[in-house]
Amino acid sequence: MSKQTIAIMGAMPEEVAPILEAIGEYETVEFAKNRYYKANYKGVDVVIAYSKIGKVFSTLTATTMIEHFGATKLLFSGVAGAISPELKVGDIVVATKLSQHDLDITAFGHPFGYVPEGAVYVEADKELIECSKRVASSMGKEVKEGIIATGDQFVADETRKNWIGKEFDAVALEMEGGSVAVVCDSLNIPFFILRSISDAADMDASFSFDEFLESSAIISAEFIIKMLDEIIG
Ligand code: OS5
Repeated sequence: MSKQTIAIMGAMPEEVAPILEAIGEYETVEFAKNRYYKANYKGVDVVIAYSKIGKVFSTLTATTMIEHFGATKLLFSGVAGAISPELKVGDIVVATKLSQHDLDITAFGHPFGYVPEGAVYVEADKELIECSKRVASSMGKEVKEGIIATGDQFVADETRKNWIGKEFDAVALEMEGGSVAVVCDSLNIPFFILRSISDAADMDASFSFDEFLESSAIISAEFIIKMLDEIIG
């Protein structure tokens, strides 16, 4: 088998800091106005970065990790706003599919989230989802699987959240997964998006986010490190 390089990305420094801490030693490489952290973890090459917030920066980072750093698999670790009332702060969500809730050419008769030659949903890698189930059971953790909706918008509004939930059948929302999914799907790279809940995307969302960003990011990162261990074998 040819050599693998596993990419681990987040959007914010807080999402990636616990990953870097677990990895321990790494080299910092600057590329395209961002920093990428290269390491050898238990004999496997890894590249880690936070993209900065939103679809454009996360597209740039995912593409760079694949095309410049040679990533053969991509794992995303971070936080999300809950749509499903079952999801509470600190709960873990595994994306089965991702969509872009702010993509709108409905004026031409297309559904929300669709552009010609694209698709409303992009599916995450099934083997990585299976791997996450093994990890969850080894940790004795419950993990919710479901659709995650992405948009360039911090949602802090019950009406908007409920619309996204209904229109896309989504259980959680965030600002990067959908674009990372499009990149990985287009370049044929298996990907996995994990999020731990930081807020309920309602009027209190910004306060909840500020309070729980760090703790929820750690919950997500710990799970991703266990996934890395399982993938490496
Ligand atoms: O990356 C963004 C999406 N993340 C998931 C998320 C989310 N997305 C949409 N709606 C919600 N309700 C969500 N809940 C969780 C989180 C992140 C949200 S945007 C947060 C911006 C906070 C911030 N702004 N300035 N700083 C932090 C400080 C700063 C200053 C300079 C450089 C870097 C940070």
